[in-house]
Amino acid sequence: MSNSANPVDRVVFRTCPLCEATCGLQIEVRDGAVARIRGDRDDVFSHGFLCPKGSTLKQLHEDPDRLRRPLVRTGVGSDGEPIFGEVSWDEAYAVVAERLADIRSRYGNESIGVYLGNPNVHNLGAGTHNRPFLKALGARSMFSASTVDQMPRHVASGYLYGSGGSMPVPDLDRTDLLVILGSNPLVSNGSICTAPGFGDRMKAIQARGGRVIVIDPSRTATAATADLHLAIRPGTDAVLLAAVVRLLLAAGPLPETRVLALVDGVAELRESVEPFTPELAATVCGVEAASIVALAAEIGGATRAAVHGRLGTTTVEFGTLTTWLIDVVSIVTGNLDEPGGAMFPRSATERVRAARPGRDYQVGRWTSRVNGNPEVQGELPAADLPDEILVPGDGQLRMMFTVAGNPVLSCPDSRRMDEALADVEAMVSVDIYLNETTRHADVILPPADALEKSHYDLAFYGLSIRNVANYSPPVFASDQPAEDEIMARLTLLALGMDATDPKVVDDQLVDQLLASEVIAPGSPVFGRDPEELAAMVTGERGSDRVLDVLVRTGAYGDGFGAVPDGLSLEWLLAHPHGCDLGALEPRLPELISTASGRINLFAGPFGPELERLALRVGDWANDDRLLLVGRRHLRSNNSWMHNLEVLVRGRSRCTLQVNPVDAAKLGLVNAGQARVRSEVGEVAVEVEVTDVVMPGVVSLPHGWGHGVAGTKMAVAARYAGVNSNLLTDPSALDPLSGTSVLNAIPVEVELAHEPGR
Ligand SMILES: Nc1nc2c(c(=O)[nH]1)N[C@H]1C(S)=C(S)[C@@H](COP(=O)(O)OP(=O)(O)OC[C@H]3O[C@@H](n4cnc5c(=O)[nH]c(N)nc54)[C@H](O)[C@@H]3O)O[C@H]1N2
Ligand SMILES: Nc1nc2c(c(=O)[nH]1)N[C@H]1C(S)=C(S)[C@@H](COP(=O)(O)OP(=O)(O)OC[C@H]3O[C@@H](n4cnc5c(=O)[nH]c(N)nc54)[C@H](O)[C@@H]3O)O[C@H]1N2
Ligand code: SF4
Ligand SMILES: [Mo]
Repeated sequence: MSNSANPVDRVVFRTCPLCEATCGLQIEVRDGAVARIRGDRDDVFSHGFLCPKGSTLKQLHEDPDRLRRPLVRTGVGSDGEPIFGEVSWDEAYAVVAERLADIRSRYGNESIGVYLGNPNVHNLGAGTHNRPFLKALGARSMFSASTVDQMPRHVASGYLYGSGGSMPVPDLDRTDLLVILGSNPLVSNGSICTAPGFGDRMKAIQARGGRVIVIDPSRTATAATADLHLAIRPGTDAVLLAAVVRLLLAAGPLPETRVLALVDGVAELRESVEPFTPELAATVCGVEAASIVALAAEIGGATRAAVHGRLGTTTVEFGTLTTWLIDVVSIVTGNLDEPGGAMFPRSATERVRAARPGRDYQVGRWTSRVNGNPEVQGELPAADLPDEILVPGDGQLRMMFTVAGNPVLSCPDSRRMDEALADVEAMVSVDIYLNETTRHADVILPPADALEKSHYDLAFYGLSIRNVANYSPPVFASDQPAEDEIMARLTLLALGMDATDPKVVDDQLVDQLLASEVIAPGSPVFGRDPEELAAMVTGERGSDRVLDVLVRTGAYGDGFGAVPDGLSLEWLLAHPHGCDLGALEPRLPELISTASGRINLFAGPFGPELERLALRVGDWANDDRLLLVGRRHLRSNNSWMHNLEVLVRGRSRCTLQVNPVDAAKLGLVNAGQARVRSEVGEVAVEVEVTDVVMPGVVSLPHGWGHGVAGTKMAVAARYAGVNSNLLTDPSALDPLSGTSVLNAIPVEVELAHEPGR
């Protein structure tokens, strides 16, 4: 179709929605198709940076396996797997309504659960329209990828600052010392630190005479470019950090900083970290005591230091404690809320409110039915989902909604997750593929693809190292609805209403938002007439209209005319390369929303948790089992981009990395097969002997294990790999956040003679 002699029809700019980096894309369209995707050099934030995934939005758009019409289960094949048929949208919603009514009448609302996957936070329509659906459903069984990811960050923030949403990010562009624990941003492109071109920003730190230190069991690409790599035994960062805090406190009186004047609990801190000497830490961390002393001295001595922990520090047994300790290091060194340290972004959709007394953070308002784990941020641990479905009793889950999630590959004990989703009596999935998870659905509702919907990073501009706003309209029209419309219709169905007009939900969302703004002191539209404001709202789609309200009443908004030159959707539409709202600025005490208005280091159960850690150190000191960790690849995105040949082709990446010392002991050879066994499962996988991983540690990526019967992802099936979550133990959780232990899993590894055996 595309003829290179033809000039391009148009060039459009939009933000890549695939990861947290929010890169600007320049997309050339010819004959109604994508001709080329490049980095947008004029993007105010990414300045042309692009990773290999950004340009594959073309292939994703054109992927013949991507679902174009709703699927409804019509029967079961000879292999026991469901058979699906394409139906119209109206027919699909009718089946949803019928299944929902049936389940509700037989088992009640508490029998319905929801799992929200990672792409929800990269999706404007989901960001604006999931909430009304969850409310309409009245279901308390909410699960998401957060409890296999960053939940410890929310909980630590909740206790410290009063809100799970107040998350400090490393001020990369101004720091002199960047310390990264458990993150590989050269591959992941950064997480809870939105910074397109992370590698260049790291180089800039070094070029201005600063240093980068990486603490990771693996000598990752990031570690390899750092000035110092400390290889740490997985799961033990809390011990290392407690020792660092102890050293910092022992080094002399704390600086009299603005932030420390707001902090309570320093005396208790001194006492609680007392047991954690560098010598003790060295016995379990695999890092020498002298290196820990030097690390503390370097952090304490740096003019501006930013300590950043991510996945390898959150998906471990002491994830919340580790995250808390990272902030404690920032606080006691005077680096929290200061340029070059760890700072709080102010996004364009943040609410503006006059100072008022806050409330202390709470978890455990309800618990999971079977395992009794506390609710955190309104969610239950994803690891509890199989039990909630499979264990009989009052409140047993009988119907599931999954939205942009693939728990069968992404969550612990996949074998049982698979069994559980096969066991529910009804399931609805909002997803673009028929994959390992959605094959269990009765109805799959496939939204428009990334190029066919509007985009704005509601989540990531709140985690960004500069304050930025950038809106992208759809590149192509589509006869598939985006998530806002799908969730609006599901909301109406859940309310038992006629679902033909999703605008009813859009209007209600806009009206509710405006109603809350006009009565909120401090809001730029405080005291205004909500009807007058509603008439001024612009936007073609439901989520656009909600965004317009959020931006106009937000921190940089036009206040519906009150603030000249303020932001609005219209303004953003006129600025396709985005709006740079400046470097991060100090935000304390204004941001603190605890009841006391102060930061109490021990508002959460961190004292007892430190005692529990001290006890675990005893177990760990004598534990020389192999520990499994995960890793990511630049040309991959969790479980769902493996159907794009351009990304997956080449040698298998789903290999077990084993250090040569361990390989020799175990008789494993490069490219041979190994059997990996944990408490809950086993896999057979190709071995990659490499000293990238430290001795005693093996590494296997997640998101593989494709080619399951009943799925429709032809390319992924050819590059199937094995599912690392067959090995993760669902009972292994960070108790403070309900987050699964996905790193530091004890495993046995032995030679296997045949693939798959
Ligand atoms: N062992 C181990 N397990 C892990 C991890 C690990 O490091 N190790 N990482 C964890 C982390 S950090 C995360 S975030 C989770 C991810 O866990 P999940 O969110 O459950 O899984 P994903 O692989 O992101 O799957 C995304 C799903 O969304 C669908 N999708 C993609 N784009 C869209 C869209 O635009 N709209 C809709 N409606 N659907 C879409 C895809 O087809 C796929 O089904 O995995 C976790 N699991
Ligand atoms: N290319 C690509 N980019 C992605 C994704 C992807 O799948 N592919 N996924 C996206 C998602 S959903 C997320 S959440 C982010 C995650 O982004 P990151 O947080 O950067 O996650 P990873 O790249 O998995 O890096 C985690 C690192 O932790 C190390 N580690 C494991 N255990 C420990 C430990 O106990 N202590 C320490 N100090 N380190 C440990 C691992 O060796 C690994 O190098 O990436 C996002 N970006
Ligand atoms: S780094 Fe992330 S946002 Fe940037 S192009 Fe790659 S996938 Fe897209
Ligand atoms: Mo994630």
